[in-house]
Amino acid sequence: MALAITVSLAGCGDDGGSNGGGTGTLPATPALLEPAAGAVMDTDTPFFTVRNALGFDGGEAEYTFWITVASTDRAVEQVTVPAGRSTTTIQFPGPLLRGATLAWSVTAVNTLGEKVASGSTTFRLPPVECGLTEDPYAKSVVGFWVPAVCFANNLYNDPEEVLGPPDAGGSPPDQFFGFVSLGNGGFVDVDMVACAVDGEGHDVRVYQEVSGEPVTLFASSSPNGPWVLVEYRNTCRGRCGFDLADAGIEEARYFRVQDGELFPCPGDTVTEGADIDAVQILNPSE
Ligand SMILES: [Ca+2]
Ligand SMILES: [Ca+2]
Repeated sequence: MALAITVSLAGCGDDGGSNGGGTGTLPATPALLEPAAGAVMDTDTPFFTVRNALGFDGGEAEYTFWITVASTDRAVEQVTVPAGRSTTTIQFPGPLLRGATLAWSVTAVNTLGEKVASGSTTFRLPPVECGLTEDPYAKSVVGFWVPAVCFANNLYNDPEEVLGPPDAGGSPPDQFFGFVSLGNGGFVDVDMVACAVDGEGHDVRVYQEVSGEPVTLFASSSPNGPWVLVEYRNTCRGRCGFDLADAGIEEARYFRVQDGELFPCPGDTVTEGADIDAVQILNPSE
């Protein structure tokens, strides 16, 4: 162990490219093996393999695998595992993101607390599965969460009110209709069936009732995520637009609409949090 550490430090300090000897073939920094640069995968759950760095081999280190949207560096997934022998391989349990060029990289930390990082390279998953419909509004709810204390206090708790064209109206405080109140940081996930694409300007519109309240939007190619941030706390006064270019996503079918008001419950209203009426695709795929 002492010998390996000495070799590692000499290797890192003297030259960044080749190994310092001792254990043979390990490089000074982790080398990305698979997926190769520019690869187009035929699966949503590819294996990722890295050649371990010298001094960061099995029993010596942990590796964190990072997946981001390549053009924006927005987080998609990450996982930390113990180093394997010479190489470290992982597979994320769920799908990664379709509809964007992704980047992957690793960082490793050894038992001394030293850190090394790989470079970064890009890959893609298969195309997004988009349904054939010209209806631009949300079709079904695939996820919903509101903090219990907000849910208990709010009057408007039916997530299906976000489906279809905007239809909210009524009068305060208890005669409203047509929206769901998300409480403090709550969210509703919707399947548009059709896909929104990154075209000119805004690509997705959210209808938000009652007053101007911030809304945060995430996008995905799968009903269970991963959810990638499009815009954080966009103030929504009746309606507001979101641009997939902000996320670096070219195409998305699922959206998570999250309260961005972030006001602790119970507040002094029965419509605490953003009040979501509808979600609309502005730029549909062909
Ligand atoms: Ca756009
Ligand atoms: Ca509605």
